[in-house]
Amino acid sequence: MKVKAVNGLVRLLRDEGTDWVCTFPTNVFVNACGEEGMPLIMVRTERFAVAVADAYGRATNGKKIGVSAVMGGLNAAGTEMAYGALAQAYEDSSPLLCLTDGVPNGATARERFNIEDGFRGVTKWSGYINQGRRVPEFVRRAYTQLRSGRPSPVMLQLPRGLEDYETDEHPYTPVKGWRPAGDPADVEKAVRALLHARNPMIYAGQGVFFGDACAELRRFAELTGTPVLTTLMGKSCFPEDHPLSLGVRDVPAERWLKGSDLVLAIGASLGPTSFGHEVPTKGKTIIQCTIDEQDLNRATRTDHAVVGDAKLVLTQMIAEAEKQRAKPRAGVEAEIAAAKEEKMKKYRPLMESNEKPINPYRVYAEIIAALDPKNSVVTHESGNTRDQLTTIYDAVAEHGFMAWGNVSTLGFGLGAAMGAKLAYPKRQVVSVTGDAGVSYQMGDYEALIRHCMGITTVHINNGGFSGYGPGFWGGGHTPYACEVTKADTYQTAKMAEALGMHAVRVEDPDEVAPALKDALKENEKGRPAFVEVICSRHPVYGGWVRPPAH
Ligand SMILES: Cc1ncc(C[n+]2csc(CCOP(=O)(O)OP(=O)(O)O)c2C)c(N)n1
Ligand SMILES: [Mg+2]
Repeated sequence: MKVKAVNGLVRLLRDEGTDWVCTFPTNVFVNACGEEGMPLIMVRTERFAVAVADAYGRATNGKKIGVSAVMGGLNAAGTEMAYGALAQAYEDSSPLLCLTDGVPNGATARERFNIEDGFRGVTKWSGYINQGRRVPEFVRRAYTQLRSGRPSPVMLQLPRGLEDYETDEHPYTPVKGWRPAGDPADVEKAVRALLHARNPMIYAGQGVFFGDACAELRRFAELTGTPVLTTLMGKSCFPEDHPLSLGVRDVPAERWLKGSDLVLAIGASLGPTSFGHEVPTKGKTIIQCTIDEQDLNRATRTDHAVVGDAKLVLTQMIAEAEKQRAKPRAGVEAEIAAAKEEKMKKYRPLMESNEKPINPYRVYAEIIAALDPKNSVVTHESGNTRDQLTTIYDAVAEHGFMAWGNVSTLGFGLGAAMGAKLAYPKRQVVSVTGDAGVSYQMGDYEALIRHCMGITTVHINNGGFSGYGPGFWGGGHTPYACEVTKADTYQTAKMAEALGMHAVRVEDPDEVAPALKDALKENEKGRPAFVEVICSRHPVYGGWVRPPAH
């Protein structure tokens, strides 16, 4: 059967399991989606279109690949605006497909901005489809990249005016994706080292999600009685109410990072980031299990490695640990419980605070109390909401908390929330943002309303950028770059209400809980809600372990 090139592409996307294409607002793909019955999610900025696709891939462990489409060709405004979102997905190793119009065949190499050159640094692979009949070849290649190896964004350009192609002559089979298992000798050595260590720990990252290996991680940790710390992006890959959980940061995490004699990293790059620990190596054995050999000996010395997919490697490790007659380590759970209590002694009073303006920890405590822990997703923004929530929020369900940001791009929280809601329509979804994040998000709230996204946004309104207070960046820097309009003038709940969201402003700590309850009730009807909370600046949270300065 003859098919238009772009329509053929949309059909192949459907074969690959695409549920929708997230776009703003027009490009060659939009018409084809309409003609082929592919649902479109039209949002209000390209950056958000890509972020939603990105978050959908994260929330589904890459089983679903989010697809976004932005305006390109000779007027590549949309593509250029999407750059930041692709850069973040690339930095965070998240798979998504970004489609854009290619420069028409007759004009290639005459443009000033070249899309392929421009995006080479933030995509794993990018292709320009120059013949209709090559559509299946390019889609096959794109999904091979998306479903194998290190997850990362892929871009496809398709220009207008390509010839139709004959589908019978160019048939298509969806790409399964391929995963390597570990070298059995490396697995044997890793397990032996762990079982003979004095006080080992597991350092679990986002690769556990993309390997769909949460159950295997838990089994291995329990079988050997090994404590588990998760990275920021790995948060919720191991239940944080589990007696072996060290959480992400503060006392338990720091104590084991500093005191353990062996660190087994799984699905973690151990690369440098401002938003993660730097695993100390002195006097420790570092074992790294990763799918990408580029991670080995990159920022951290690797003493031993198992290169492979997290699920396959953990399955091998479980079998190997059983063979080596592993027994759960005694006493470790009591030590973790004591460390957790030490941490919570610092935060419990803040979570129970009756101060006005409201202490942000009180807001987080009320969010925890309002949500069904097994059936919800909470996400954060760049700034204190990230640092504080990832310190005290115990995520008990897989993706019960979506933490993000090896580079922490303000505004992504809303994309994370919408991607999560699309992946888990029945879960409660709460997105917590500060003042800077809310400005990035505002333009896309309309899309939440139109698409009936039952998401609650909580704005911690503290009239400025808490982490950027006097002296933080040096004397000459402040106060110019941390103060924003005060809450008596700047009223974001009014803005949200005017847009059509359910909205409420809260100034009294005892009003937070009822406001959240109402918001979640509105969400059940598919209406987005906005809760503005007038808070104090309280830049206190768990740190990241760093080596001593030289
Ligand atoms: C795109 C982008 N630009 C700049 C930054 C740096 N940055 C991180 S947090 C922040 C301000 C956060 O302030 P606010 O949103 O008010 O949160 P608070 O810490 O006060 O709760 C800035 C500018 C960033 N993360 N992303
Ligand atoms: Mg603020």
